[in-house]
Amino acid sequence: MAEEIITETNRETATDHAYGGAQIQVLEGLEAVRKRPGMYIGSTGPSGLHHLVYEIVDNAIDEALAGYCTHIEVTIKPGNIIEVSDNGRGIPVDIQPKLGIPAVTVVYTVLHAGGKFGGEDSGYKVAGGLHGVGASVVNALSEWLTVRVRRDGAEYEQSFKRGKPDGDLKKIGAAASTGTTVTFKPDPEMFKDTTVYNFETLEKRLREESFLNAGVKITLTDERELYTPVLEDGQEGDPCYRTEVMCYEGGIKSFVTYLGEKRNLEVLHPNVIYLKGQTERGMAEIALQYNSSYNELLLSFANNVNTPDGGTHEEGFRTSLTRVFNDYGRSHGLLKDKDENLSGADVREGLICVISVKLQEAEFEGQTKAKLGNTEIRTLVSNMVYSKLMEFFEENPGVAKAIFEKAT
Ligand code: 28F
Repeated sequence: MAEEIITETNRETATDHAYGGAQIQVLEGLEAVRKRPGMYIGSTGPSGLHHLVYEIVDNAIDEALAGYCTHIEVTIKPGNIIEVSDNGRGIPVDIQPKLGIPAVTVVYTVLHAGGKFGGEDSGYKVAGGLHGVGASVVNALSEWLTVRVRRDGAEYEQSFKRGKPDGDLKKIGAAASTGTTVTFKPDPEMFKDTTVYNFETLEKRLREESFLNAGVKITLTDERELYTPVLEDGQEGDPCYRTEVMCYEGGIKSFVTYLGEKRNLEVLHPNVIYLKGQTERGMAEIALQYNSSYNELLLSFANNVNTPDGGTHEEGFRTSLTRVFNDYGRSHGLLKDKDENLSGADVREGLICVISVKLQEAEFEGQTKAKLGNTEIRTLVSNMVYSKLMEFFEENPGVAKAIFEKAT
């Protein structure tokens, strides 16, 4: 079949100025990223290398959050080549009037292009990872990258070398389904320490993503080597690739169950407690469950980005958790007049908790940007936890009693 070059005719309609402008913007962007990669992906060590995958997956997650994508497949191919594929609508291929090049080319070459940075009318309600620097950064840091789009019954393809187009977007055939597939090889000139991917590192973050985005199916497959499974009867099975399928309809409730089961913990109440609140400033979801251990395990996220150093969402939660225990305890005779108030540490013993907040403009603080700074979120979470957890205890006195006996 003859290859159809779809940009050629359209390009004539774009002014020379617009096209020249796009070219300059692309080259300047590329140069900036390759000059200071750390500014865009944190580091060029293993963390930055893995970050490339999360950036591409985040775009597919955004498409899932928009309601059009249910399955994301991530494959580590021989040579540590990464392929990410989704069954969304496919990145638009029509010519962007402003730059005179296809939208998909803009997404992969212009710094900060795409829905994430498109503001309120970008078509996406909740911005993805605020660390999201986008597909163009991954492209700039790849020795080569190919994007394939299935859309309107056709399949399109464009390839890049170190971020520069290696030819125009081409129609390469027919397509029965829709979606986007991106294949890339991280540039060893940029990732000088290592270009080797770690399965467990990718698995941990992708599982988090699947918990934080309830119902989205993410599969991770390692095609670098075959292994021979040992079956239940001790016989060897057929050689296969290591693969993990991650899909949780229960969202962060499933996350809490998973964390407890992984540690073999004995729960104090069978059902995970789930609290949710929303204001015009943002939304917060919290899942928690108590177990018979004395350890506290609290994970927090803002716009699906982990905040290991906590921040305002955690502060709001901790303050109100302590207040609920003391107020409920006093009013229901679980704390006597002579008893002292329970401390924060008392009420967090044996707690597993996942906090997830989504907000318009998250501010990440500190050296490693691992702490949420938005003050309005403290109030949102604090008010929500106080009213919703109090209500839960009122309606489930048996659960309240079981947890109280442990805290006192
Ligand atoms: C393997 C990685 O990147 N998937 C994506 C879409 C879908 C749309 C989109 C993406 C429109 C013009 C910015 C489709 N139809 N997977 C992905 N799927 N981006 S990324 O739009 C991006 C904006 O430029 C999409 C209608 N609207 C949006």
